[in-house]
Amino acid sequence: MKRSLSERPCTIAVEGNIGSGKTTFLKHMGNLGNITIVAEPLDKWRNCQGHNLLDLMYKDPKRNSFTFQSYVQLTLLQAHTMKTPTPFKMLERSIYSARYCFVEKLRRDELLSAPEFSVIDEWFKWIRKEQDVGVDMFVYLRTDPEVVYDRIVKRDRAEERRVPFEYIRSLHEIHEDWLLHKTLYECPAPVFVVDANVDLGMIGSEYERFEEEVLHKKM
Ligand code: DCP
Repeated sequence: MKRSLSERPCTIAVEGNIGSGKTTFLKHMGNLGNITIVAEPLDKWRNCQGHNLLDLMYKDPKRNSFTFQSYVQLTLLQAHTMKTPTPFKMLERSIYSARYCFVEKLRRDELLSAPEFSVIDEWFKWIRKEQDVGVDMFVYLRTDPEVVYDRIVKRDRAEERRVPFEYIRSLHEIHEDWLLHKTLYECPAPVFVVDANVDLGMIGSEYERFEEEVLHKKM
């Protein structure tokens, strides 16, 4: 049954390209108290009943993108609806970036067939209508694609070794169109933009700006 809106904590979804620093941002905010951090379900994506769906997707995107994105949508729905003891909840990504950025990119590249896309899209529409997946604000960790590509290469996550620069550049453009230019689909909440190009160890002042301009006003 759909939960009433009043049950939902103030929900902030942290978005940005792969390697933009979402995990670091959330770790920092988690130390402030009063906020429940819901990290991206990457562990689940790497181990769905023993299957590493992330790896399968990168190895053979045409064969496995539908499987992976279907599971991503389920696990992000679980994150959106997870009950929290605090008045604030911060999500790493959301069903919105999954649908509007990643599924969109796969659709454009024809790595999802038209019927596969339709099934994911129908699920997405049903979730939006029947579940309480509202977001009150997006934080957009904005980066240059060159910067995140460099970070991805350096962190050397096994599954991501095949990711070409072109994919990162294109995902960047899609995030820009969705969250900044507002020309792609709909953006269902206000967007707070953080300059996430600076070295992740030195990003304190950008974090403080978010704390002062958003959190202190809402708390
Ligand atoms: N991914 C995907 N489709 C989605 C969500 C994520 O293909 N709907 C992939 C992209 C990455 C991996 O999952 O290979 C994790 O991506 P994220 O950008 O969500 O997480 P990061 O760990 O890269 O975030 P950050 O480095 O910003 O902390």
